[in-house]
Amino acid sequence: QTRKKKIGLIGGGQIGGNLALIAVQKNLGDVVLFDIPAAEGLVKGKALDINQLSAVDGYDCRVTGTTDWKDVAGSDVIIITAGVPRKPGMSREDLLDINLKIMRDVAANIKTHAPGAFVINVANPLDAMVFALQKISELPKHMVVGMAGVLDTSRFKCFVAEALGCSIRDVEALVLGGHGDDMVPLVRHTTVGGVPLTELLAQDKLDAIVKRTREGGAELVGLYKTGSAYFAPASSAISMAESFLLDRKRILPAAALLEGQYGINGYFFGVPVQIGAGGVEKILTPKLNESEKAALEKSFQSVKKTVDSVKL
Ligand code: A3D
Repeated sequence: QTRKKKIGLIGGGQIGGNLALIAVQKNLGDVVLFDIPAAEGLVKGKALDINQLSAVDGYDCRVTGTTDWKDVAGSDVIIITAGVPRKPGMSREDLLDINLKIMRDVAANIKTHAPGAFVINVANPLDAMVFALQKISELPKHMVVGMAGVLDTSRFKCFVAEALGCSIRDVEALVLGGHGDDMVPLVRHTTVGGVPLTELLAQDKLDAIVKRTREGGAELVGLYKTGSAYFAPASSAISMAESFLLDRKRILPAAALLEGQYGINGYFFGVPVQIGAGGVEKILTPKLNESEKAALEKSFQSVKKTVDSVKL
């Protein structure tokens, strides 16, 4: 006897609302959309709106909008988007103080109400927030991850497909490292329909794509002006939740707790992981050349600086 899965979404803002919609459209499970009392109307409204859309398209999962943590209890998966997004001119690190305060509250409530959940954090600064989440919630390390790599990789794939005029489905790529301006798109490992990307695009084009990927978040903030990206971040987090719920065992880049891999110990950092019913089931360590190692080390030093400033 299988029961419907339960998906707890903490934060019902731009990403939260899209997470709820995509989860229902993919029939992943019933959704609880949680936010603070000041946003009660927002989450109740989004829930009602999506439930009415389900009549049109025939979806079987339901959304509940709530401000009560008790409704989140028993969630199989939790996705956290509670937090403030960037405005033009801000770095992700500028969000640390305000979002850490929110994360303290959220992580403590997850510990109390849903300690068995697989928890995906999306709030920024990503690598520091997922670190705080795991320390405060004390959830097992394999049940806590940060979403950033899937989104950064999707941006890279998008720009590659645009440059080549080819289907985005045929671009296989991987972006490693922290969710910041020195993230590491692995150009040398990228293939298009099995053909190495380095054989298809000249170096200056590749460099431009890497730069645009690294600044991909800021490009969206500059366009939206009032906040940051939300459609692609929502889809990216859902792909991770889906791999857990359906035991897909997909290999996805995500911020996972490293314990010696890549020479890093005790920090969450973006690396390829296998996500299945057991949560983070494996951490993969592809062979890197010297310049890739140096780029990854630079990205790690940025993450470390922010994480080390976190007072729990
Ligand atoms: P937004 O639309 O402002 O939604 C955030 C929601 O969080 C609001 O509805 C708030 O009321 C709610 N909230 C605040 N405090 C709490 C709390 N204690 N408990 C529950 N809910 C609370 O933002 P958004 O959805 O656009 O972005 C959310 C976060 O994701 C931000 O921190 C962004 O920086 C981050 N983000 C990360 C990525 C990554 O790739 C990692 C991409 C895009 C955005």
